[in-house]
Amino acid sequence: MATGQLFSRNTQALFYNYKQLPIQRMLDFDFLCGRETPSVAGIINPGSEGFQKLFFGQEEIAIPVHSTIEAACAAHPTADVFINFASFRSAAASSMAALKQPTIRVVAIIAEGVPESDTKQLIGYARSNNKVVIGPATVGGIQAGAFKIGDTAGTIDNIIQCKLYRPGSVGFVSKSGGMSNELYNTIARVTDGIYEGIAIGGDVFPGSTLSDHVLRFNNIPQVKMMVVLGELGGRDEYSLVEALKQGKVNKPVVAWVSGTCARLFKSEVQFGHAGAKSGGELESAQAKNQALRDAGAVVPTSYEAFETSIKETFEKLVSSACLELSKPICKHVSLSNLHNDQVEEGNIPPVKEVTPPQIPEDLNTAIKSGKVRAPTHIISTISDDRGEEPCYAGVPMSSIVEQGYGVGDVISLLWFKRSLPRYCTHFIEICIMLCADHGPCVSGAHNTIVTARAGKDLVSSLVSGLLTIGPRFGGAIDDAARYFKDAYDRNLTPYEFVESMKKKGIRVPGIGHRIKRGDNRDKRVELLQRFARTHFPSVKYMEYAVQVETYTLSKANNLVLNVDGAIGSLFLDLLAGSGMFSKQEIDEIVEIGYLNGLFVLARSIGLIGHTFDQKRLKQPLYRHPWEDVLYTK
Ligand code: Q5B
Repeated sequence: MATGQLFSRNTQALFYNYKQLPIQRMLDFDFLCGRETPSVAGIINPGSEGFQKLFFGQEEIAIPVHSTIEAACAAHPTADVFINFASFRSAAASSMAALKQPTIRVVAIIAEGVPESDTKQLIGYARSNNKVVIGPATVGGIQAGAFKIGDTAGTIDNIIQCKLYRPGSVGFVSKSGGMSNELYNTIARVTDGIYEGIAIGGDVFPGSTLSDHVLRFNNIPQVKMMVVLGELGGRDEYSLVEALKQGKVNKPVVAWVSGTCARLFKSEVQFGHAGAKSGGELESAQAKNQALRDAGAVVPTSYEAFETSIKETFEKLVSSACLELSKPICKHVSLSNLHNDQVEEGNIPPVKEVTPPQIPEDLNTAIKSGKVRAPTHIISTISDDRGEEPCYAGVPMSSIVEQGYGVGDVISLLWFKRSLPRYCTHFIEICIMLCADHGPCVSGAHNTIVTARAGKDLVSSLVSGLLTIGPRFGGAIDDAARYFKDAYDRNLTPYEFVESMKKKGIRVPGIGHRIKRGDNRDKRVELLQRFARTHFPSVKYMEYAVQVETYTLSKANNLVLNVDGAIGSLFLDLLAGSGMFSKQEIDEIVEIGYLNGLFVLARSIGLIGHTFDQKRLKQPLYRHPWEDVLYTK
């Protein structure tokens, strides 16, 4: 493993898999430390590219998103830390891919459950290429005041409490990420704080070991003492014992191996981590604590006494008197064999305390806690998906399904915000069914067919057909309702109505058809009228429309009441006769123009069908024949 500093205030990382919270926590930490550049240079989100907006202090920044590790490394050649938030299934492959990138120096693997054989390969590759792996199954690590991996040290409040926004003098390494939070706090209370903290992870084969990091800390001048938290299981602590015995560590080490309680159990117990089970006496917490003690580490008698041991060791380092006396701090380490720089300093210079800047609170958090209020930008009254199940106009999905609601009921909830009587919703469903299609030759279907044959997708083909719906084709329902209502409510005779329209040069909406005639009536109109005459309490608007038709038919045989006119007039009867709408509401519905929606919705069914039909038939690009065009000047 490489020796010395792993990180600095300029270290930048690539973050694998987009995880908003840990990335934001890294950026908040950067801001707290007064870093000038964000510690996350880029995000790798397999299969997608672009930018992710995140906060750097109060400002929003756009962090580039890359679809591959290779692309990210090429785009950010100075980012040398790879923080891997992949699942245990893909963590090994992505970590290996990252290690193979020449720009990547450190890989932190967060996932738990990475197969041990894969981890061994990663370790082998990293060792032979002088790279560092932290994890798997780790929260990561932190260099106080400089760089933080993902969720290490938890919330900003905790980081501030543990003074991790500025460097102290203690190098800390533990197996457990959870316990590292605890120790950051303890160390902050009884020393001048953390210089660097690493959680190596609780797997049987960690990418880097406790002793790897202790030996590295030993080479960092700013680190004056080390705190180690091991745990039962495995032999990692014995490498540290060897290093201590061989005098490779010349700074005080305060250590504790947790899991002494394992002896209270009759059989072998697997603790939280994969590696935390005592295989035999040698791997027990007691044996490892004793071995560390014998090798010269300061080892307390219990976890409770750990804090005092850390405190005393630190205070000895600070005390000049102690330095003068060159009093041994632990068996194999006396201050006289500390690094020259330390001996010359004579003590740990007091850390200059700084007040970290305040991280602006996220709006959502502030709103939740009731500290601020913010105006909304959208108002919605028809549906709500925030609860346990979505609701349409207050009716939960489960009721819609369990009580046998149909499409007509759903339309009545979402368009009219109320449950209409069954005959009304049945009428709506009949409208939808009757208007779903009218063959391939009508404007909408023609456009859709041409578009589909031009190789366009479903939505384009559908939309190109829908765009033809308007005053002449299918979109005359609203105007039919407006004009019929106005004429009927003003007691105009059909003659007065039609002639007044003619004077204004307006065709009567809902009247006339390209192929339907007085002697070849539109069956759909007949069906709608029959239903309404049977079920509606009143059909006064429809009867008026029929009288208008009688008059227009006397003028020309094609001026029949068409499907738009039938729906327009009958919907007026539905609104007025159901007793569910006030006069004002009816006027509003007619004025806003709800009713073309019925044709749009219905015809979408047919247009989608035409798209599929053309695609299924593998129809080639449509070209209109020259013979069918009149070329003239
Ligand atoms: N004349 C529908 O016209 C059509 C008149 C009129 C007074 C009228 C025309 C019209 C109003 C809009 C309307 C919905 C363009 C139709 C639909 C869905 C569909 C479609 C499908 C489906 C047809 C001949 C003579 C002229 C005109 C006069 C025509 N309409 N006078 N009021 N409403 N209607 N649209 O056949 O004296 O010779 O100059 O605009 O309700 O779209 O199946 O195809 O499900 O897909 O082209 O059913 O009626 O007649 O333009 O040659 O006019 O009649 O002024 O008089 P045509 P034109 P003049 S349902």
